[in-house]
This record gives sequence, structure tokens and C-alpha cells, in this order.
Amino acid sequence: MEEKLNNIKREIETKINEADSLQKIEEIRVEAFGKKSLLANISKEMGSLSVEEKPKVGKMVNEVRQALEAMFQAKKMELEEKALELAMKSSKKYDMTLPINGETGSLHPITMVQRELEDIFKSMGFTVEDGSEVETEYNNFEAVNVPKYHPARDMQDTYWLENGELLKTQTSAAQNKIMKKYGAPLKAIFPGRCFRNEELDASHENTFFQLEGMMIDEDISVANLIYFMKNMLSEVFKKDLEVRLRPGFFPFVEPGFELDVSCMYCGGKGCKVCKQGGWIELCPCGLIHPKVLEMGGIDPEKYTGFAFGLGLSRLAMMKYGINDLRILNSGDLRYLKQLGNK
Ligand code: FA5
Repeated sequence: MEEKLNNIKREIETKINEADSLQKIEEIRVEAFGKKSLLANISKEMGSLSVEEKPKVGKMVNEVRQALEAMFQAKKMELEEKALELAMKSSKKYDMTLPINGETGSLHPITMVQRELEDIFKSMGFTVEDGSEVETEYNNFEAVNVPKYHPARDMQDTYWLENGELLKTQTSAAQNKIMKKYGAPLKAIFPGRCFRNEELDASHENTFFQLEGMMIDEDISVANLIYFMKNMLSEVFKKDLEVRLRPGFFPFVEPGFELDVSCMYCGGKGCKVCKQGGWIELCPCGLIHPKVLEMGGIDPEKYTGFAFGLGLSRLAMMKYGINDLRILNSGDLRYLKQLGNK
């Protein structure tokens, strides 16, 4: 058996050494290692060996296979390199020695702000979660305490799919899944693209980004919420911002708030971006409704938590001094190029 194995090894080695094309080496792979190969036959023949011989021969077969596979891989790489070199030499379009003389791209302003926020929240102990863009009606509405025919649905008219699912209107759609996945205590943010059938203007798009966050633990209060929100905003804008909290209604928080930032374009005097109001609505938030915790499998008697839904597109707008949100989705490189370099 040993001699037979050595003969096979020599035979395959010679073939690998002589292979001069990628096609040839592929044929050798099938012949040498395939199901009907000589090595496979030897393995089958081992069935007739004695109990003492079997492990010895088995070890030898493995060693030969490993040595041949290493040799095969090395040869394949060598042939691939040669083929690439040849292709480059024969192609007039490619000259690897030419200096790169093209424009390089940049990240989209929303991606840049999103990444910055992710870093800020990660540094405060939050994990970053993903959510899907297509959601069930249950996750988008019911699981956040917005049952069928609730008037809060009117503000979030969306695009429905034929299978009854929808394009998510809010990142809150991921709350239930995340609570069920991790339970309490929990500290997570989940950015994502949202869709609404909206009347478009300088601060409303039908496709926009939000970044949602949740913190659930024992004794979480509004003070924790304010602390994290202020910290995050002053990190993003590198200065202390004027913010205001006013009562806001969302069926999934109780109490609920609207966190507004003073308009950066007009300094609070009133312009088309802030709809003459002097403030930009940026981040609705509140303490998570006990019913929402319960639907997420978390005991509301033991745990409380806060949630916020930051308008990421609007934040990018403010950070980069864009006065019309629609620019972000326009794909207009004249704007995006300038913003990418900021
Ligand atoms: C919500 O979507 C709630 N899910 C937020 C929330 C989460 C509240 C957790 C409480 C707790 P709202 O519809 O207000 O709330 O949207 C949140 C933010 O998304 C807004 O403040 C705004 O900045 C942004 N936003 C909403 N609609 C649009 C739009 N059409 N275009 C651009 N940004 C939008």
C-alpha cells in the first residue's frame, strides 16, 4: 500500500509540475482530489486493511494529500499571476504604471454623521443595531402601541407592499425585535432609512434617515435621557447648543417630549428651514411606555427606559449647513462633493 501511495504521489507531483495553464491545473485538481481520484480509491481500499494497519495507512494518505494540496495551491497561484501579467501586457487599456488621474469619491454627509454618532454612542456603552427597511405592520405600529385605526398612524402614511408589509416609517419599528433579542438591561442605537408619503419641502423628504436609541435598566428617568441627549448634541456640534424640551405625544412613550434645537441658519429669527419658528424639531423622545416594554418581553414593574428618534437627515443638514434637505437625496455631485470634503 505504501509503495502504491508513493507512486500516486510521484505521478500527481509530475503532473502539477508540468501544468502550464489554469485549465490544465483545474483538470489535475479533479483527477487528483476528486471523488473518483486515485487518492479517493486508496481511501476506499483501506476498508480491507487490518485494524493495526488502518491508522498507519490512514495517516500516510492524509500526509500525502496535504503535501499535494499545498503543491497544487502554490502552482495555481503561480499560474494565476502569470495569466494576470499576460492579460495586462496584452491589454492596451491598462497601464499599471500610470499615475491615478481620476477623482476620488467621498462618504455621503448622512453616512459621516451616522458614523460620528455611532462612535459617540459606542463610547457611552451603546451597541449599534441594524433594522430592516421592509417591516411588518406589527413591528412598525402595533408593537409600539399604535393599534389599527389609531390616529397617530395618519402622520406616518407609508408605502405598502402587496404582501401586507410596509416600508418602515420610523426606526422605532426595530424596538420590539431588539428588546426581544437582548432583554434588559439594554443600551442600543439603531440608525436606518425611513419612508413616508409626505408633502415635500425644505425639511421633509419621502425618504430620510433616523437614528433611534433605547436605554432600559432599573430606575431610568428623564434625567438620564436629558444627560445623554445633551452630551450627544454637544459632541456632534462641538459646542453647547440651545435646546428646548416641550411635551410631545407618541403612543410609545409616557411622558413624551420633543427636543428642539435653535435654528442654525437664522439664529432663531425665523426662516424657510425652521418654517419661521426659530426652532428645528430634531429629536422626539420619552420614557418607554410600559405596554411597549411588556410587548418586548421586559417586565415594566422592574425596568424603565428611555427612547429617542433622532432625525439623522436633519442633523446632517444642520451640521453641514445645508438649507434644503432634498439636496441630500438629489445625487447632485456639485453639492455632495463640497460636503464630502468638510
Ligand atoms: C418618530 O418617528 C418617532 N418614532 C420618534 C420617537 C422615537 C419618539 C422614540 C419617541 C421615542 P417623528 O415622526 O417626529 O417621530 O420623527 C422623528 C424625527 O424624524 C423628526 O423629528 C424629524 O427630525 C425626522 N423626520 C420625520 N419626518 C421626516 C421627513 N419627512 N423628512 C425628514 N426628516 C423627518
